Amino acid sequence: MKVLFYMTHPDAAEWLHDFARALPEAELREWQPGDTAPADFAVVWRPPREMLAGRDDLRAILNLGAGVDAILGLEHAHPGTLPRNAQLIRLEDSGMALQMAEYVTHTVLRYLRRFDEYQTLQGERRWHVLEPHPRDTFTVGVLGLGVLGSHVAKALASFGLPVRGYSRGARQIDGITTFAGDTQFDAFLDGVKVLVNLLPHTPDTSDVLNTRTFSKLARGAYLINVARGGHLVEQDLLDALASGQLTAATLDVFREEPLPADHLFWREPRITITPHVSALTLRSESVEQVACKIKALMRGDTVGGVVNLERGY
Ligand code: NDP
Ligand code: OXD
Repeated sequence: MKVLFYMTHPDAAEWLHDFARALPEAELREWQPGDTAPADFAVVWRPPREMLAGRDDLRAILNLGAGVDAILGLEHAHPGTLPRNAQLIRLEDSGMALQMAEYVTHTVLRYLRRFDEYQTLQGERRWHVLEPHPRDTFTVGVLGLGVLGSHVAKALASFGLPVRGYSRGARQIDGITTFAGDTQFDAFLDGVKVLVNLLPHTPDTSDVLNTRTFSKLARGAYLINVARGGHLVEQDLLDALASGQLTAATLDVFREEPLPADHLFWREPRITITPHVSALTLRSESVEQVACKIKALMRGDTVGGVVNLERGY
């Protein structure tokens, strides 16, 4: 079995080393420009088009991340890039759900307990007690109830917060009020105090965080975007903060990453910025999951995390 590997990461050599240990039977090689030699599997993160184009020998492409938007973006820009018969398989959790729950609950609790405002008061050396937000109306709405969104929603509900979730197909999760499909989108948004985005980035979800969406939330709501920058219409966020429709936002993902030094978001104190770290791809968990899937595929078994190319996730 021949396995191609590609990732631009400072620790790429360590990843390759760990894959070699987890797949001792594989002929594993790091893809270099010009390498068109046969391969059965490609293990990749953000590969260049040349790596995949014309590789009709590939059985599967295993993406070293949960989101496959970068790979599908190659196909969208250059139809025919993805090998005809290869399955596209993504990471499922592999340690990301817990990290995402930590990041989102931390942020929601920061807003609930008004720590963002206490930070400002500290800068002004002011000792001032703020009225707490009432918990029973501090409704959190989670967009996307997949592997990550469902875990996040349950973690938030454990703090006694009212939690809603939104997905494409109907879902039932104990303690979460669920909504599904376009026809229930407005009912899901209605009066939400904190909107958390954990949707995949697809043509259907692009730009979903926009003026119309914000207008349905409770006045003075909060936004947490941990999915993709392409979900957010940036000017609409700045306008919503300026009008008071939104109080603050925490953003982990951006249309352009790294976020350019002259971007307006850096200068907006109500926006908290982190550099795409809400759920890091953990090496040992990810190598183990991908190696297990390759072995299962070699045995002819089916595996989880196969992307539906029509839906785009
Ligand atoms: P999943 O595929 O497991 O879940 C996706 C969820 O979104 C599902 O509930 C799905 O509905 C819902 N959904 C998709 N399209 C629509 C739509 N058009 N309308 C309504 N609901 C929709 O993905 P994960 O939970 O594993 O990951 C989610 C995203 O998080 C990734 O795609 C990635 O972009 C991002 N991410 C960000 C990271 C970071 O560090 N910032 C790290 C990891 C992931 P249904 O259940 O009906 O299918
Ligand atoms: C992912 C990511 O999609 O890290 O896994 O963003």
